[in-house]
Amino acid sequence: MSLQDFLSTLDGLEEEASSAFQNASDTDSLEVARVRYLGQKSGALRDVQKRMGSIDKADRKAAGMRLNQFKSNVQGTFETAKERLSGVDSAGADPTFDPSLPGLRPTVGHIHPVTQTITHLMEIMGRMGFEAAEGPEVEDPWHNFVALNIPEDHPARDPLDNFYLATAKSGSGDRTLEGSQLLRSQTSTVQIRVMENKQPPVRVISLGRVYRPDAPDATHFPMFHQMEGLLVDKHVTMANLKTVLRVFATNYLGDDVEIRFRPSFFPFTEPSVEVDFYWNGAWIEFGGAGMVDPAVFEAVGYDPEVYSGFAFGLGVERLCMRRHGITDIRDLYSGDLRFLQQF
Ligand code: FA5
Repeated sequence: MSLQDFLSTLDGLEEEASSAFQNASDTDSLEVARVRYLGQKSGALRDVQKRMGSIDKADRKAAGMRLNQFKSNVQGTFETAKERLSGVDSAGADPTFDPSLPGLRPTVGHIHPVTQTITHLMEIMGRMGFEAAEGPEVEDPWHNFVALNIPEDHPARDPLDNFYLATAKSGSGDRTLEGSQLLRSQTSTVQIRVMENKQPPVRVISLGRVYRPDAPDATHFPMFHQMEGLLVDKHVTMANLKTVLRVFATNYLGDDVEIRFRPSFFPFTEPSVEVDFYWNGAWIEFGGAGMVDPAVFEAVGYDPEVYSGFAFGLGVERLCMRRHGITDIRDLYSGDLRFLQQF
């Protein structure tokens, strides 16, 4: 056999074997093709190898080289087909994986509307020079009541109106641990913590969770957030309080917001007011405010003859609801994605 014939036989065979392997639709037909082309006993490769003997000695080297190349090419095509049909492709995916299908878009979460509100409120108050302050959610009676001028026998300390912790009792005489600890019922606790640690002037806001055993309804939830504001300096007046709250309200809700103060009572402010905003044809209470009571200044060691100040505490959920037209506070904590994804 001439070298030329040998080479062209191999070319044809390589093409034939490769396409047989590539077109095999399952492992059985691939095995049939393997036996036909690469089989040791009767395969086409074996026949070709036998013919090597009839080639001129001088051409045998070239024929041998081509034969080796043929073997490795055809073996390679076979291995690829085998991997494909066993479902293990080069990406290691299972046979049900179709890399040509369009991918699934990852779901991007939303920042909770209350968290968005907190960020917004901090930004507005920050522009008015208020710094953020924090306090613990598990409080002692000193910070939640006593220093805020709420004495032992005050109804606000009733166990039915507070979440007292069953485990925390102390007879140590340490005023911060008198009686039971509780989940704070108002962020006014932070006023005390700030004033205990800093001399005037003070200008802080504190945004955080508070807890009350209130029955849930459209405007009440047992866990909610408050924004506490405190400003202490010389010559602070009620006019400053009104201005700050008005500027805040117009920034947060828009120029057309209507705001109203109603006379009220809080043990830690004198005089005290209830702050209402007009919403959906009605006045809704958004918080309380007033001039810091001298008894509070005395509890933290400020001289009430020198300093005066105002404080306010607004319900964050109600602010959030007012801005977004949410009519039921329970929607905010339902965990319903259809609701949350709107924000
Ligand atoms: C207070 O908590 C006072 N600490 C506010 C204050 C601070 C007055 C500083 C003076 C000086 P009040 O209990 O009214 O006040 O609550 C304030 C606001 O929290 C309410 O107006 C309301 O917007 C919101 N709030 C009260 N209870 C709930 C509740 N269960 N669910 C949702 N929001 C509530």
